Amino acid sequence: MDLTPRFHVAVCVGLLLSSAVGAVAKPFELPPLPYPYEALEPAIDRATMEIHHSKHHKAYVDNLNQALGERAGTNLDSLLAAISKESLVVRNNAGGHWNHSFFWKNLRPARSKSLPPDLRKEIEKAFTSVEKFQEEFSLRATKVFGSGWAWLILNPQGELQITTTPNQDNPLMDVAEVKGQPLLGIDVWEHAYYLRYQSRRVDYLKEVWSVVDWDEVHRRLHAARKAAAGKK
Ligand code: MN3
Repeated sequence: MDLTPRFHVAVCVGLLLSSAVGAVAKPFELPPLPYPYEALEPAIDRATMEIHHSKHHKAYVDNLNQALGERAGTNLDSLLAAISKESLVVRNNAGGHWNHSFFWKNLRPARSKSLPPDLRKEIEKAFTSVEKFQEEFSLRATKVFGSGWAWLILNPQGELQITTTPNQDNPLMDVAEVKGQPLLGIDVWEHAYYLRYQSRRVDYLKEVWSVVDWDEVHRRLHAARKAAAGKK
């Protein structure tokens, strides 16, 4: 007698059960920075990076795990897409964890500032020039009242758009005023710049462009277009 099909059914049922009770999910973990703390000097100083990553980001991860209890480690994207059903604690810390994980990856040590040619073309199409885009992005980021984020997104119409969110919200959340797939996110909480720039958010926003990883923005744009095409 061949037991293989029955074995498969048993394994599948087992997997379904264990994922339903969350037994297979590992709690969220603080991802390592993809570069040393001092790598973004002088735009972002070592002390700011160390505190931002090892204290602030870690606190979002720990608080999120605690708030979710048995659901810790659940799919973060699904959580964000239905964040209106969650408590404010989950919303703030799920956003905090997602946003910072995303932010570290769209920065890199200052190297060549050149943009991949087709990303440049797309930005020029949407904002006239890369300089105009940076100006508009920085202006929007400056105007975020209190704590929040500025984003470049691919919106549902397939266009590049600048948007901002308060606190730790992001454009993937169902509560976001403007929704879309984030391509670049800049943290404008005071903890992101206060040690070096004090209250001068404008100066931080001038310097931060030197450490933006355009290759990552480019990669995200392609992934977002591909995902959007798959949904049609
Ligand atoms: Mn932050």
